[in-house]
Amino acid sequence: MAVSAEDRRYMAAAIRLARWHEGRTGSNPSVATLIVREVEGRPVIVGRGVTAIGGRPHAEPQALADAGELARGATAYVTLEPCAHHGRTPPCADALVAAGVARVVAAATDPDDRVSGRGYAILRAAGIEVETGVLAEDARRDLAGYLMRRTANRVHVTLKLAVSANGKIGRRDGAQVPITGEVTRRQVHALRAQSDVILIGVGTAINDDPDLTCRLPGLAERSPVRLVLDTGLRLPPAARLVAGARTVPVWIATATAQDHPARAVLRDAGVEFIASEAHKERVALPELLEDLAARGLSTVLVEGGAETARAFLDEDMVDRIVLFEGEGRIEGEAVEAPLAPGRVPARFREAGVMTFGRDRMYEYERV
Ligand code: AOF
Ligand code: ZN
Repeated sequence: MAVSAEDRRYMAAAIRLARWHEGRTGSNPSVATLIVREVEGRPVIVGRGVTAIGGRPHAEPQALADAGELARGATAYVTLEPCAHHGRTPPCADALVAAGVARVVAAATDPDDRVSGRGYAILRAAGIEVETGVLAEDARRDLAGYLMRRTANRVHVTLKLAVSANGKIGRRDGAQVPITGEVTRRQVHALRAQSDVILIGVGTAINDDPDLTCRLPGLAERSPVRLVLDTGLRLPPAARLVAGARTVPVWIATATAQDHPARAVLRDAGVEFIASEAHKERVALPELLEDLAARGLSTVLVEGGAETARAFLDEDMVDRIVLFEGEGRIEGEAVEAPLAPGRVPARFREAGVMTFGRDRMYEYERV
C-alpha cells in the first residue's frame, strides 16, 4: 500500500505530539507514536505515546499499552525508527511485532549505530508492512539536535539575535536599550526551554548581568545549563549567574590554567569548568561543541553578544538563526549587528517569518 494523505495527516499529528517533551527527555530524543485502526468503518486513534520525561519508557510501548488488544492489525505512526537494541528497555521494534501491528509508517531513520535500519528490518522480517520517510523533513527539523549529535558528534547550534529596525544590537556605551517587546520575551523563554544549553560570551555576562533562566509558567523546571564563554576568566563572582549556580547549573568554558586563582572562588559558588584542560589562547569552539555532545547534550542556544555571535558565524558553527527585529531604531553611537534581515550569509536559507507583538521573527537554516 502506498503512502496516503491520511498517513501524512497522522504523521503530522505524531510530530506535534513529540514536541510535548522536547528538551525534557535527557539525551534521548522526544519521539511519538500513534496507533490508528478502523473502528466501525472509520479510522480512530486508539493509542498514543511520547517518550517519557527523562527519556524512558520510549514512545512505542506506551502507545501499545494505551491501545491494548486494539493494536492487533492496526497501523503505528512513529516519528523515529523504532529501536532495535536492548538498552534500558527492550527493543520497540519487538514490542510492535508482539502486539500484532500490521503496518508501521515512520518519518526519520535513527542514526544510532544500534538501530539504523535494524528496527525496520525486524518489522519487515515479521511480515509487517513498513513505509519510511513520511514527513521526514519535518520530523528531522525537530530532531535536529539529536541527529547532529549522533551523526556529527557535536551539538546543534541556534543563534538568537535581536536587532533594531536599523540593524543595531545596542549602544556603544553598553547602556541597555529595549529592542523587542514582551511577546518576544516570552518566545525567547520558550526557545530557552527547548534548548539543553544557553551560551553567552563573558562580555554580555558582565555588561547585562543576565539570569538566563526560563521563567514561563510550567516551564520553570526546564531551565537549561547556562554556559559562559570566558577565555580569560573575567566573570565576576558577584554576577547573578554565579549566585544561582546551585539552583540551575552554570558552566564556564575557559582557556585559563587549572590553578588560575579565580577558579577556586567560582568553583566554591557551584560553577563547573569545562572544555580546555590545558592553557590555550582561546576556547576552541569545535572542541567545545563536541565536548557538550559527549556529555549527552544536543542543543545550544547562543544568546550573545555580538562578538560571540560573530565567532560562531566566522567558524561556521551556526546551524539555525532566530532573528528578532524590533520596530524601534537605535541612533547615535550604536553597535552594528553581525546579521540583519537581508544581511544573512548565503549558506542560510529563510525557513519562516512570524510576527510577535510588534516584532518580526525571521528563522534561517543552514542549507
Ligand atoms: C524509540 N522510541 O521513544 C525513543 C528512541 O538509552 P536507551 O536504551 O533509552 O536508548 C536510547 C536510544 O533510543 C536513542 O539513542 C535512540 O536511538 C532511541 N530513541 N527509540 O524506539 C523512543 N526516544
Ligand atoms: Zn525504543
